[in-house]
Amino acid sequence: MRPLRSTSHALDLSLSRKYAANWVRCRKSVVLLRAVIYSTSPQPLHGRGVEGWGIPSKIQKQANTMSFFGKIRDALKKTKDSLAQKMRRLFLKNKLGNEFYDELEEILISADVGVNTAEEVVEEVKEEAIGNKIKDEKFVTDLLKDILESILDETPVPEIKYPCVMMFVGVNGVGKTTTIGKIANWFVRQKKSVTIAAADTFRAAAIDQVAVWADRAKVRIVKHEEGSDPSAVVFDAVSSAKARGTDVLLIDTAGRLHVKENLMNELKKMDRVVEREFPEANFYKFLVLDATTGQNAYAQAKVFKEAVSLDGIVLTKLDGTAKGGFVFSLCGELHVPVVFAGVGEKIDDIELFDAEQFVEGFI
Ligand SMILES: Nc1nc2c(ncn2[C@@H]2O[C@H](COP(=O)(O)OP(=O)(O)OP(=O)(O)O)[C@@H](O)[C@H]2O)c(=O)[nH]1
Ligand SMILES: [Mg+2]
Repeated sequence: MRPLRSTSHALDLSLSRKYAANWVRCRKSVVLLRAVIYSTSPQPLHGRGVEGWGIPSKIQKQANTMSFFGKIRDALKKTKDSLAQKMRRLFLKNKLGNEFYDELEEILISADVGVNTAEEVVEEVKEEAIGNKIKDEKFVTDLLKDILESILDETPVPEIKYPCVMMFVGVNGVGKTTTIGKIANWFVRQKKSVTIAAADTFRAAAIDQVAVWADRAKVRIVKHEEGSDPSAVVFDAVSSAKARGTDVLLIDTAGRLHVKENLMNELKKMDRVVEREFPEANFYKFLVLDATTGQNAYAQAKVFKEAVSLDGIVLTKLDGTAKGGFVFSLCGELHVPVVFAGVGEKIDDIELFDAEQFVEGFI
């Protein structure tokens, strides 16, 4: 069984039922206390794996919840509304028994939490609830949130160090190029120098499209002609980034080639060029996934993970889905963290992924 996120939670859960209702308030105090500790600590958030991302401290995050993370919450509204309605119905018609837990599992599966993950999560909720004689609706929901959040916390966002290279991979149309434009802008806002490598040479339109984004974000772009070798673009971009002392090099890649195997080989080749030519850079490979495709995105992640070692995931189009639940199977089963979430088509429509906010928005 997965341990609860902190000993204080485990301790809280062993309290009597009378204490159970208070635990919710108590949990909030623990979060607040942690926030104060984090914000006054001279150290960055060690163990949370968020160094270097320019993430505000926990206390700032709480103060900024409405603006900074509001977009993820808004984006998840469809998922939350549909889940909340089902949960309300479930609590109304069912006492906490086997039937209740079976239905809870179905509800999670309907939000695209994978079957295995849903089964594990519900089993854990059940064990904790029965073991601690918990019958309170709010308490069970909180327990569920806690367990879901712990799944996301288990795969922390990688620490980022400069100079760095970020290569974005994914099938066609998931939002790679758009994401690169948004992320370029995101780094520029943090006063980092950025270069984009237009390594999707499969279509002329792809090169033009990423050039438009580079222009919008006001960053440099290295590009070749349509049909040229993507690895040659990467080679040139790396040389240029090194010569100029660029902080961040973002590599756009093709989402489709005539044969899937070609695509994978091409990605591996670009991967080798970066490793060989820029060993001093921190190299991150991010898979871009379209959240509206739900469990299908999970299947894509499995394929790409075999070709290149993935450091993280960018989840796009979170604004258009009611099936955000597959994030839990991504993290829980593939152990790849979600780093960014795309929540619209505009340049600012990107947020750093935050487990706590995601779960709050989800259920
Ligand atoms: N609503 C919404 N649309 C998005 C988001 N991210 C990308 N899109 C849209 O998705 C479509 C495809 O985006 P691209 O960036 O071209 O996707 P790609 O992965 O580069 O596609 P290929 O180059 O064909 O492989 C565009 O219409 C984008 O505007 C998002 O977070 N939300
Ligand atoms: Mg593209």
